[in-house]
Amino acid sequence: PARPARPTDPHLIALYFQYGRYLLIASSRPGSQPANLQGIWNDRLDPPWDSKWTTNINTEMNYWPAETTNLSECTAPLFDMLDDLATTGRRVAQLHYNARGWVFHHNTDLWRGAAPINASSHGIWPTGGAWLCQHLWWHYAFTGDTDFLRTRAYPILKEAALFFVDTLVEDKDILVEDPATGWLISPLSNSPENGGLVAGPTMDHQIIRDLFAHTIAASDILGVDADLRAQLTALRARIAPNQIGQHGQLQEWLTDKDDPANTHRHVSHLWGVHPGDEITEATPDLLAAAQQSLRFRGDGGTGWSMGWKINLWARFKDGDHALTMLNNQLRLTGSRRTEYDGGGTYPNLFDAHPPFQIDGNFGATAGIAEMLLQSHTGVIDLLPALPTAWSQGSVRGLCARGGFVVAITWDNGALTHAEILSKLGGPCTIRAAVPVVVTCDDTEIPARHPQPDITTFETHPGKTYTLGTRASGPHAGGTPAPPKKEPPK
Ligand code: FUC
Repeated sequence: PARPARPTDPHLIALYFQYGRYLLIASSRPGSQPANLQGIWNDRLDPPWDSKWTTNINTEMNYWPAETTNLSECTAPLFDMLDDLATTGRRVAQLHYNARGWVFHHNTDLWRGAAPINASSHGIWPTGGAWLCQHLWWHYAFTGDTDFLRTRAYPILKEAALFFVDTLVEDKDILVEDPATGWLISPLSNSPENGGLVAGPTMDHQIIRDLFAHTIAASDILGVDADLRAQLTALRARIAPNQIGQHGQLQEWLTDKDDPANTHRHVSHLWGVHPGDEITEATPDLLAAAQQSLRFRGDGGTGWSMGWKINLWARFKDGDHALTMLNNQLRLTGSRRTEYDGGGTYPNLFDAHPPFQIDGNFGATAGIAEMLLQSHTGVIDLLPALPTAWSQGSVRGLCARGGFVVAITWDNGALTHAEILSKLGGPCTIRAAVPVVVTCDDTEIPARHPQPDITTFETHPGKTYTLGTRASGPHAGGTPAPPKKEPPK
């Protein structure tokens, strides 16, 4: 059970945020290995979980802050590893599944093994590679780098998708106890480390839909593989959908068997909320069900589990609950034993699973960014999950999809000023709780307001756009205040 944590000094949170960025800069440089379970700070010959790359949450979480906190180049080692895994994984796809494409399972090391591993309760899980592919798409979405999309990302996305074209099956071909629905399911897998070997865990379907969506979008942008695009579009629509169960929860499995008392550290079925983006305010029933599931799971867990929950509560736009999770994660611990509850932080600010595992640092850093800025729905959401306790503050240098770099200042819990640098010159759509006026080079520019909280305007590459509130903007005769330079308070 979660121990209540004291509200944490906002300066500690600002420090913890920058520390997370420092850890990624230090442990994931172009040409190095990607950040593993302990980053480069493993001090043991026999480290916990072999200091590997575990991919049913950990490696991906390490890279959650990369794009959003302006460390895009730190992704290079991850993509180099993906090149390797697509090579070994192609052989695994052929030998183990008689399938095209490539597949990668639960963990790997310097030798880039991609086969099922360890035990059936977690090692037979074919979506590790597909999950990593999300990062290839994010890199494109944040940078707009079409060369990267063509030469690095698309070949890997396409081959990852082909594996699932060949291995998804209709439920009636595999399930005995369920009425056949005709849905396509992932036939042999698990909902990471919870519930054992099953057919059709919800998380697999969310990840595969995400992979197919990005492969479809990439092929469209690049103008290639129209037939495959049509095939993926048709298959994607037949994949088992998210389902709401008897407790109002988002079902973790095809059958409605979730236990509301289960506080397992993995929250895999909530992948579609974060890091995925298929469950949003546009799907309010699913969003509410996902929230119910997260309430059942509780506010405790390992370091990384709490790190994930910060991001999830931020996506639920509940800043106060996100801060509760952040405070829980910042609980001081001295435990170095392997424990699956009671996670926290060591005195040097390293994350405690326990034992030391660096993913929680990165998950929390990403979560803080997610509380202040989100862009996964095509809208740049300013201060989407600001906790009451952070009534005043500022942040700069956060990144949004579409090549935007954002600075925000707020007071009394509300936006007062923002600056948006447009690197690519695409249209910009922002959501802010208060109406804004947009200026560029000291001149107000035309903006549309399709909804009261939405503002859309055109941009030019390299230009910075200033967003002031009506009270502080040019119409009020006031000059918008420049953003302060401190990290979030
Ligand atoms: C996953 C998690 C464990 C641990 C390990 C390294 O298997 O379920 O909690 O973080 O990776």
